[in-house]
Amino acid sequence: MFENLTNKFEEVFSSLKKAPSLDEKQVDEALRGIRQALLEADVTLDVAKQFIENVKPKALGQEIIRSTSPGQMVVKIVYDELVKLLGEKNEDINLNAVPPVPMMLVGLQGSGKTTTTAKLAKFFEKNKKKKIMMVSLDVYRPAAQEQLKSLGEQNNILTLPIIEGQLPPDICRRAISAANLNGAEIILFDTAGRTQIDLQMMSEIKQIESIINPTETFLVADSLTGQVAAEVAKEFKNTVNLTGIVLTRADGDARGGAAVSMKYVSNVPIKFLGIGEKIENIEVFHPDRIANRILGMGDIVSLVEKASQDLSEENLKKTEENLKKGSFSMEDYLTQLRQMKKMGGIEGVMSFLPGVSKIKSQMDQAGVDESIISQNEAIILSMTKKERENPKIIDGSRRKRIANGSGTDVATINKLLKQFKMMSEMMKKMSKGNLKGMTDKGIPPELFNQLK
Ligand SMILES: Nc1nc2c(ncn2[C@@H]2O[C@H](COP(=O)(O)OP(=O)(O)OP(=O)(O)O)[C@@H](O)[C@H]2O)c(=O)[nH]1
Ligand SMILES: [Mg+2]
Repeated sequence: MFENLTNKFEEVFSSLKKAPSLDEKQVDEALRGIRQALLEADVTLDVAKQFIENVKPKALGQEIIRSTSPGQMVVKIVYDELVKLLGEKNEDINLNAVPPVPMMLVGLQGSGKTTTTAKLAKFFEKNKKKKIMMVSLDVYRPAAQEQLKSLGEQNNILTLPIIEGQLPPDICRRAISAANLNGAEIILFDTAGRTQIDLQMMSEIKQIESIINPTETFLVADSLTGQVAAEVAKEFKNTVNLTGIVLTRADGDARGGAAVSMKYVSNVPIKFLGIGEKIENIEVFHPDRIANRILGMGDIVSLVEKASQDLSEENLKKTEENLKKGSFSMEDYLTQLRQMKKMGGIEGVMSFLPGVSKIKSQMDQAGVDESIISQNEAIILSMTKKERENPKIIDGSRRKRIANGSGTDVATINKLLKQFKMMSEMMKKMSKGNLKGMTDKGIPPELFNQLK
């Protein structure tokens, strides 16, 4: 996600950070680099200009130039401005209405409205603990209503039964009374795709809005369309009261122009990111975390949240305690491997970590094999409890037994044990807050060779 932009920023920052002192010329050069990076990301010209204008006076402040690490301070200024541009903080959804709380999704054709309706339903069910009903108002595209119905069936979400030939205003009214009967607390209205030039379709959403009176009207916009997405938001806002953006296909967007321009151009906050086709591929948009990701500082908080969603609380707590104590057992390692698997393998985890591009290119070059995770899991499962707690006791004959049990050979066991030893040493360092060395340089070569 947004890797081109990240790479550009990393380039600019690495020369900034290296400079022992800064003069106006160097700052100017860095700002030119940043401007270029933004424009290449398909950010609007206005946004790029304003961004530089905000950063410049701060970066040129005498206290910065004269400080001991001027480069780092400029990086911090850029980070702060980027957070501001992205919208400062996440704006929570508005549930402030008598249930069933109505919300609707609007947007251009194919932007991802129907998929997002189901994603949001699951998300609200899980995180807001609400019962949801989904309703399709797309009576124009053949099979559009069935698409939502089948998403509901697959994912165990209530949908309003379809009545052929009924028009959107009547469907809205029927939905509200059905939700009341079923005890649904939120109704999500999926609408038909429309273009702003289709005036009849645009006035239809206005009509729907006045019937259901939604607390949230989400514009679903395709991240890949860059600054056009921001213009679309501005246009839709002229018709309905948009309260938030869901930016879809962020998973495939290397540039990030839509994410960066959206708030500034339309003055509507991004509330969610669509990051894949599956129902769980949605995440809350946190400006500070995204700025971290874009500037190549990684997004440890999201990573940790994602991990804790997937694993049992108990295991995680134990692992965390062990980490703090600096004692990292095979059992913890197993927990971590399983966690990694759930999070989309090594690649999935790496995409959240700082210094991503560096590590990724290391991995691409080396051709890291994801099946190694399953193999290591099998090996650890072939160990006895005692061995897992204290791998030091695993001598030659034990290694042979474990190799047989896991269908591998002694050399592979040796490799895993060595890898484990390095891991636990690294964990000890990390537990002392010593992550920095790793983030700057990528994975240490000794460990990296072991991971191959
Ligand atoms: N990679 C990726 N694909 C997505 C995302 N969101 C939606 N899609 C895909 O985009 C395609 C269109 O999604 P729909 O939800 O049908 O779009 P829509 O806006 O309802 O389309 P219309 O109703 O025809 O206007 C589907 O193949 C989705 O799987 C996302 O965040 N990432
Ligand atoms: Mg649709």
